[in-house]
Amino acid sequence: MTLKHVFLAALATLAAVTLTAAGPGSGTITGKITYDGTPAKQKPIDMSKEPSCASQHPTPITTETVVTGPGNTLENVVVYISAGAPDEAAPSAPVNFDQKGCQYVPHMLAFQTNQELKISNDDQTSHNIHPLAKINQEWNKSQPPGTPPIIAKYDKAEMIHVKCNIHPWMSGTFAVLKNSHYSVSDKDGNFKLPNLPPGKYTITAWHEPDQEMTQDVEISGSETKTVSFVFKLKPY
Ligand SMILES: [Cu+2]
Repeated sequence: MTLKHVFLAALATLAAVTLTAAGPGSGTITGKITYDGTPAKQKPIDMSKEPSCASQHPTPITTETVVTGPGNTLENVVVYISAGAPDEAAPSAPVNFDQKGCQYVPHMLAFQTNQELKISNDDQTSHNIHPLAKINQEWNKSQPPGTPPIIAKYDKAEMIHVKCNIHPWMSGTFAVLKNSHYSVSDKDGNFKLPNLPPGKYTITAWHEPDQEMTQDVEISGSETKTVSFVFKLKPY
């Protein structure tokens, strides 16, 4: 091999590395979730039977089935690509779900199929976590204070309601998804799906207990497309 050949081989390697780095694509879908109608009034939570938790909440707390912000924005909506993107292997990093002050943090947790889910109890009381899976295997586990995290995985995509068998007010959702293109709307209703390769996508926005909306979006290059969803809410 001559020096020139070595140089050309090195260039080819560099090109391959650059291509790999550009892999995920550079299109973005972003937008805002808002609502029309009347959201369900959130109920105050009485934690007086669990003083170690009650003392962690200096201001009164309520249920979180509908969390809204100024300008009719809606938090905790999971937005994901439901068609047009290939299924992906789970990332190696786990996702964390905490029981803190007898509440689930976060209330809505999105992650991928077969991704490690690490459930921690930060409280001075026992919890019994019970994800009400219907497609995946259902289970419930007790977790006394000071015990190690519970490690779990789900191998099928599903929206799973999570409850505690000890504290009836504890409620959350696991959104188990098939690829990494997902986002949970923040307190201003914003979501963002970056790193999209060109393609035709269906995006789904899902809000508990079972309300969903879809839109088709095409990405042709490195553009940002803005999409909004307006959920019709009624008190229940
Ligand atoms: Cu509990």
